[in-house]
Amino acid sequence: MMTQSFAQQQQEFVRDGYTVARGMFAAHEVAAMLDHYMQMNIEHSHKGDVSAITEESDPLKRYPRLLQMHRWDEVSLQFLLDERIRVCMTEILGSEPYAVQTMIYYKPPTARGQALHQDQYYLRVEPGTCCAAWLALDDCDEENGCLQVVPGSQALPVLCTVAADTAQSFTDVTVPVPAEMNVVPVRMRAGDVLFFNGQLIHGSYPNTSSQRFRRSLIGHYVVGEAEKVYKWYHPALRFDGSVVTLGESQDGSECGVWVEQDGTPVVEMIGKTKAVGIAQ
Ligand SMILES: O=C(O)CCC(=O)C(=O)O
Repeated sequence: MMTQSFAQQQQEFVRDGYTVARGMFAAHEVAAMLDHYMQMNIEHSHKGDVSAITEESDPLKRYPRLLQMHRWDEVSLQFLLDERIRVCMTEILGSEPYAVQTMIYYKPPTARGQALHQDQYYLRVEPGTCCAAWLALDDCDEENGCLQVVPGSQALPVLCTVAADTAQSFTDVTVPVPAEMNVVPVRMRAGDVLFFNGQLIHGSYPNTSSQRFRRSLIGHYVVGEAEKVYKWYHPALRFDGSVVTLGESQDGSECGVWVEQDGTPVVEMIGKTKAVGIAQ
């Protein structure tokens, strides 16, 4: 059951960079998606992202995340263009966004998480940014590696990345977070949708449970005023499924690093991001 008004959600989204729409998807819809995506894992795991998987024993080898399924799977396309998501995002963003990506994370027991990052580092939307709709297909909390976010970090520019701890993360880059900013868990029930700004620092820690999966289905969108997005995210779709023609943003945009000013960490734009290795 959804409990908050769109106005409250928009307020939270603007203040914190994210908001959770509780119970947006019903239990029977989540159950049908779980059946569908577990079958997809059996049939299509060879198409999954195993770029960072080096050990046979890595649980992600059997359950790699899949990307851009909506380009060949109707259930994923329907999720990406879901009317509830369209209405909620249009309310919180102020205009209707365009859809550019789907991802399914299985995150089986003991799997690594994904180091803290900003999606805009990958999508490179111009002007503006991107936004995600992250649907929990399992109840998630710290034990099974729920999403972690840094409230307020959506106000930051894209930060320059540093090496991540690949014992904890299946991706190898992260962004530094000063001690003054908090990393907080987003505990969710299956069927809840987390909407977050593309500049928001987020990621997840390993699944420490021995039995629980932490499956999530994710749609990525670009704001309605966007004119360009990185090459891997074409074609962008309107919510009626038609293609909107956007330009391609370039490799190597500016990025910021933390410096201290009067004892306070501030971001200075002194770096340049490199070409990115894989869509996120
Ligand atoms: O689900 C996760 O652990 C990370 C997901 C993520 O980074 C994203 O949706 O952009």
